[in-house]
Amino acid sequence: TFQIGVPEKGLVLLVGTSGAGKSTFARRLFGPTQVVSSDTCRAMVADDENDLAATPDAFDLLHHLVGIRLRRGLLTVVDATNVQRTARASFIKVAKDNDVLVDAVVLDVPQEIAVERTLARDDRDFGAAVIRRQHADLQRSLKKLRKEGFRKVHHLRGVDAIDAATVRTER
Ligand code: DTP
Repeated sequence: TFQIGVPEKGLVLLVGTSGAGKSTFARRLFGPTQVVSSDTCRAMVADDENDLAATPDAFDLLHHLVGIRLRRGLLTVVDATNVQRTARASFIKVAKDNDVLVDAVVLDVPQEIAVERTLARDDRDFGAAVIRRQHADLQRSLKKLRKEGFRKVHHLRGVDAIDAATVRTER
């Protein structure tokens, strides 16, 4: 097993393409109230899950929610793709504004697996091209991730590493 140490009262950003297994990973290793997701926030501000125009409001809500939880001293896990640097930077700022540490957990699975899993879902209407773009964004990000302000970057390579991971909190 591979134990991931995360900051006790801090922020954990999951990073991975759609189909990488972020929600599954979060459900296995964290409490249900500790995980906040872009999908849930989108569902709260739009009745149509494919309403792309709702994206800015969904992320506005997500940032606000994360800020409130961190101010209250609660460990918080963000379940969103976070494959773009600007997306990660906005969450790093929320952590800094609340004087807490932030770790990244990268769920790095082969592109074909992410595509295959996502195409098999009937609650996801985007195709392989979207995942290929996310995968490219992630691979480009990997080199510079450690300079973005994370306390630690935990890079889980492949499904076996993801499935073997456990979590402990560090003070
Ligand atoms: P999205 O960003 O689209 O929400 P995700 O949260 O990264 O995607 P999920 O955890 O929702 O990914 O998983 C997508 C599908 O893959 C789902 O049908 C369950 C399956 N899956 C996820 N993790 C694993 C795993 N470790 N082993 C086998 N199947 C998995």
